[in-house]
Parts: sequence; structure tokens; C-alpha cells
Amino acid sequence: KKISIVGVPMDLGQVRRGVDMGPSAMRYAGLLEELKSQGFEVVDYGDIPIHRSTNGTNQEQKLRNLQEVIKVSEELCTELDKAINKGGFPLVLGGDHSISIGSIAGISKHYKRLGVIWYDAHADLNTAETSPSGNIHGMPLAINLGLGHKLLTKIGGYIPKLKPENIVIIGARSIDEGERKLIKEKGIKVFTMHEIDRRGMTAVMEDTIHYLSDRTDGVHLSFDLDAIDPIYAPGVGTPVLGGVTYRESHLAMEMLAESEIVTSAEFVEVNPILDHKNKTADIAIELVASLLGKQLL
Ligand code: DIR
Ligand code: MN
Ligand code: MN
Ligand code: MN
Repeated sequence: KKISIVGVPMDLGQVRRGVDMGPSAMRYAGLLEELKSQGFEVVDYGDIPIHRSTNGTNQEQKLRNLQEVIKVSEELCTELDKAINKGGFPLVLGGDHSISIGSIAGISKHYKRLGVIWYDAHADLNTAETSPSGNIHGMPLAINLGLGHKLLTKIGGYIPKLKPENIVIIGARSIDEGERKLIKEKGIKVFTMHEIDRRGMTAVMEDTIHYLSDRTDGVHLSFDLDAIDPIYAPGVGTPVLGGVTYRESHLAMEMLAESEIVTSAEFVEVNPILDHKNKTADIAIELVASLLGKQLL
């Protein structure tokens, strides 16, 4: 089996520098070596160039660095589309979560009903109107639903990329008011930390896999490392206490591997500058390996 890697050294979707080094941190942690040792053919397409101006556009408005995000999203969309046509499992390395605008734009056109697992402490369902921060990394899931600034929702030339009923959010514990409304209004399936605590990760993943395999023809895993408790994964820009444990996340990835429903993935928000000895990237690599079928025995 072939794995197609695309890096996106993007940090303009939020305000903490250093997450642009996420792809380097994950490569440094031994991603390619790990995948090769598992017997995969690995094609590394390298990194998408980020066009960084000194000030960035829209600093005062609710869509910080809008033009830069649009440019990167279009380029990532095109690159992933090409990579998918050449075959292989697309694995995208972030970068902040705004990269999901381009990644899902490039991936979703290859499916009739793409499903998404949004593994995140946050719901990323803000728009310019509801965002408390103006940071685009808090908006990509809304944009993929076709909600938000037209220049972002139309990336890749089609709207929307996802249907609300094909999304499952896992690990949420920091949800803004506008996001809460949207979740209720659209009936989006969310397993918050409450459900994980109460029913356990096994039940949550069984439900997720059953729900998505019934209604989708492909599933993209969007893994924000801030879903994991900052005790284990401190190298993220917006840590939130009370997260998913290291073991629960491994179990989740192993259950996804067993289910064989995942057709593409991205690991985002790894910020080595805020990390301790690159441990967040180390965890990301272990989770990728489990997702792609690595077993203990
Ligand atoms: C917050 C943070 N909800 C915002 N979002 C983050 O700025 O919209 N998403 N950190 O991963
Ligand atoms: Mn996120
Ligand atoms: Mn997050
Ligand atoms: Mn398929």
C-alpha cells in the first residue's frame, strides 16, 4: 500500500507562531521511517509553499490573513487532487487547522458522500460572525459545510464539501456559543468529553464507525492534536484541560484501522516551539502508525 504525504507549514490561521514547523517536527520524529518499516511505499510530495507577507491581510477584521489562507487552500486542494489521482492514501501534515479548508476541498471531490471524523478539543464551526478570535483555524468545519466567507467556501470550485449528517466530532470540550447553535440546528453528531468519560472510547468509536460506514463512501480523519490532554500533548497553540488520554487515542486509531473506513487523514496543530522535546510530534507519529494498522502483536 502506498502513502502520499503532503506537508503544509501554515501558521496564519491563528496567532501563535511555530505551528508552521509541524511538518518538520513530524518528519524529524521519524514519520517516513516508521511507515517504511511497516512495509508501506511512501511518496513524500514535500511542503506546500506558504506566501507570507510581513503584515498579512485583514489583521483588524474577523478573518485574519484571509488572502494568505485562500492562496494556501487553493494550492493544497490542487496538490492533493493530483496526488489522489496518482493513487495512495493521502496523509496531510499541518500546520494549523485552517489547512482543512484546502485538504477537504481536494479530497471531497473524489467521493459522493465524504464522511469526516473531527477529532478536536474544539468544534471549528465558527464563521466571521460568531468567531471570538477572528482566527480562521476555528472555522474550517463550517467552511466545509458551505458556511462562512464565500472566498473560502468556494475553494476548489464547489460548495459544500460536506453534509452535516456525515460529520462526527470527537473530544470536544471548548465549544463557542455560535458553534453550539449550529450543532443543534444542523444535528451534527458530537461525542464530547462527557460521552467519552461516561460511555468509554470503545462505545464512542463503535458508534462512530457504525454511523459513518452506513452513510458515507469514504472517511477523512481530521486529527487536531489539541484533542489529546495537554499532559500528553503540550505542543499545541490552544491547549484545553480534560482531554482524551494517550491510551484512548491509540484505541480510537486501532479501532479505525480495524474498521478500514478511513480513506485519508491529516494531523494538525503540532507546534514544536510550545512542546517538550517534540513529544507531541512523537505521539502524532505513533497515532498515524496505529491508524494505518500497526499492532502490538
Ligand atoms: C476557538 C478556538 N474556538 C476559535 N479554536 C481552535 O478561535 O474559534 N480550534 N483552537 O482548534
Ligand atoms: Mn481544530
Ligand atoms: Mn482544536
Ligand atoms: Mn470507497
